[in-house]
Amino acid sequence: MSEVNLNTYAKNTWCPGCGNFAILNAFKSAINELVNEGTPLENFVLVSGIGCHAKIVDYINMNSFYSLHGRVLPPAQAIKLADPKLKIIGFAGDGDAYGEGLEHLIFAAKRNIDITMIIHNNRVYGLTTGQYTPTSPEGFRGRSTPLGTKEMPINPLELMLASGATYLARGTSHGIDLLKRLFKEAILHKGFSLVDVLQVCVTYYNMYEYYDKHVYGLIDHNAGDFNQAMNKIREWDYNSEAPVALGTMYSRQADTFEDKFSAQGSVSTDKDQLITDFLRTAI
Ligand SMILES: Cc1ncc(C[n+]2csc(CCOP(=O)(O)OP(=O)(O)O)c2C)c(N)n1
Ligand code: SF4
Ligand SMILES: [Mg+2]
Repeated sequence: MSEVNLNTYAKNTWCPGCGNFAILNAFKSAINELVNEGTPLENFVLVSGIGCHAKIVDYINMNSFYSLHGRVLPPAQAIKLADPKLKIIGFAGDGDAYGEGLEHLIFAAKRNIDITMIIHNNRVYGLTTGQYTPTSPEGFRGRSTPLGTKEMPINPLELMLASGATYLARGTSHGIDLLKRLFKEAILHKGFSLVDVLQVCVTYYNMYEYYDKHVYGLIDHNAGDFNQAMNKIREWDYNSEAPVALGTMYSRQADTFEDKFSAQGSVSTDKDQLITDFLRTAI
């Protein structure tokens, strides 16, 4: 296998020990394999939000677009529709994707648009120094909640499954081999895919010990079965001491959003018309 050099000159400013390093390394390794297996490097486009996670696009030498907080999916979907042969990968934080950008996530899953989302779910606002997010557990003590949150977290995979996502997986920043496999699977999946990475923020919410104690890899799980996937996803609610399953939770084939435009004859023949059609359905 020939090594594709994806390094950049940007100085890495993540805290030493941050789980983002595992995501970065696993992702570069997955891209290296995909390129060696025949996908041209220039066919990938990365889109990021705003947060510690988002800096990842500075550290990978690939086509990329640095968007706004909570707004990874609008440009990602526009790029996909403008050129459906491109493989779009969005990087977002839990605050970014499950908070301010949540409605975009639900609608992208509902449309089954062929985009991969990698969520750096550290369950805290890292960049803005430790406020709670939609996946922080009840009682989480952070900068904005010194007495502990009074809200239950959401289970993002449950929400995504209910919204129509066709590929869902969970990994952690302590398992690079699994992450690489899940990233490759998600990118190769045709349709909306999301990998929820339990990425540890060593500075504001260090969960390494907790995850090491609670995680296990899925075996004998039928990822094609909606009910089995829902039960497995609900086993841990991001709040309890229940076991935390890792691996491919759900995967099924279905027509994508862009396939449906193609069937009506608009995809890639008239890009302006395509974007107008998309905006009509999206607004
Ligand atoms: C539209 C908008 N809203 C809010 C902010 C402030 N802001 C920047 S990063 C951030 C939180 C980042 O948390 P998360 O998405 O979980 O990423 P992390 O830093 O944990 O990787 C917030 C609230 C912003 N820059 N823009
Ligand atoms: S604040 Fe947390 S998420 Fe951000 S770089 Fe440091 S350890 Fe990583
Ligand atoms: Mg976060």
